[in-house]
Amino acid sequence: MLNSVLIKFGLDPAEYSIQPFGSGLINHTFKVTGKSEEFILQQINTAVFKVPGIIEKNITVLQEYLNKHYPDYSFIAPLPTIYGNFMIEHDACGLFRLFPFVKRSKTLDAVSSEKEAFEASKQFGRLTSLLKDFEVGKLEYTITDFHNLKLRFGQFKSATQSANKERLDEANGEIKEAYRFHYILQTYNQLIEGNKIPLRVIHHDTKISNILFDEEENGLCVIDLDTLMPGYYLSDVGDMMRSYLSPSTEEETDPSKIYIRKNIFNAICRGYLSAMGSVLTETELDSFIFSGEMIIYMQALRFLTDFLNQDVYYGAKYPGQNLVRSKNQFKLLNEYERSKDQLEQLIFMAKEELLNPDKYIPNGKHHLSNS
Ligand code: GN1
Ligand code: MG
Repeated sequence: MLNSVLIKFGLDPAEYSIQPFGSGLINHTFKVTGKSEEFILQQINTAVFKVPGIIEKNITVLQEYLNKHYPDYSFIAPLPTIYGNFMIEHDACGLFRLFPFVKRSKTLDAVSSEKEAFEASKQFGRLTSLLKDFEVGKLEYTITDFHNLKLRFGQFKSATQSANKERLDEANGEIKEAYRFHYILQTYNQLIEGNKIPLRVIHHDTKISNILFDEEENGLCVIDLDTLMPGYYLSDVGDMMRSYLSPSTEEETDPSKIYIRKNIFNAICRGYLSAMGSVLTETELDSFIFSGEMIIYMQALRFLTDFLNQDVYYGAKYPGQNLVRSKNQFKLLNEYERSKDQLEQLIFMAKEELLNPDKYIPNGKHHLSNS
């Protein structure tokens, strides 16, 4: 079936092999390998991206802007079909896009060094910083209210009202946690409803697998641009905190393996600030730590909500997987809160370095314990 999709992109299926690629939860991704060329083929989940044309529109205007102002910036936009558009609908298999595969690039599944975290953070910061003067109102929302914590909390509450008794009982501990951390939503409301921080062009999915690296672990560029839309920088920094700080992933079932690596926190701060330090407002800078609280809490709520809703959004490979993920994220949030004082010190140091650039050491080597 995928063969007929390749034909629509002008590729002869006899000359290419197709393999599943990456570990995204929402879209399905494949690597298309030929004798001399490689591509990434992606099937868009139209239950999530309800108006996929918006993705294309956003990417097109941003590509035009970047080509004009920063022609050397590597922006991985989709390739045209034989009809000249950038998506193709296949009756049986859904909607597809094809991307060039960047030669000699690689992706990582987990952060294992400060350098990786620094490079990734710098790349995400760089994209938002290059677009700082782009009129954000020209973009549309590819998913409405995607990182709206207030709405996510509301969805969680409704799920507790409609869930069956068995799932409610099973999730009792996490439901309590969700209410215990409710203060995070109050801070969010003060910041967002008070219009205290500006909308910017934000990636919204800053996991490490969305960065292309070269062989020496230098960051090359950002990929997976489906949620590139207006948002708050809190989303990008927060999702890095969520997905880089612990050595284990959101699938980890052993809570003792979930903890905060302070040196990685330091690398995220320094990497992001190296690109965005002079762009962020004072209020934004002051909410650096909050970004992690907001996004870890939101993801814990989203997994919990999905568990209560019978896994309709994320799906589950085994019964209870979304509850496991939610437990994992609440454990991470507890660890994060426990480390907050130390994290405050680190961000203070990173800001000091920003103000005294001569003392700035890229990929800074602070020796920090992780306990
Ligand atoms: C989803 O599909 P993937 O893995 O790129 C989700 C993110 C979550 C992530 C958690 C559109 O991203 O918001 O952080 O799962 N994307 C969407 O793994 O819901
Ligand atoms: Mg994604």
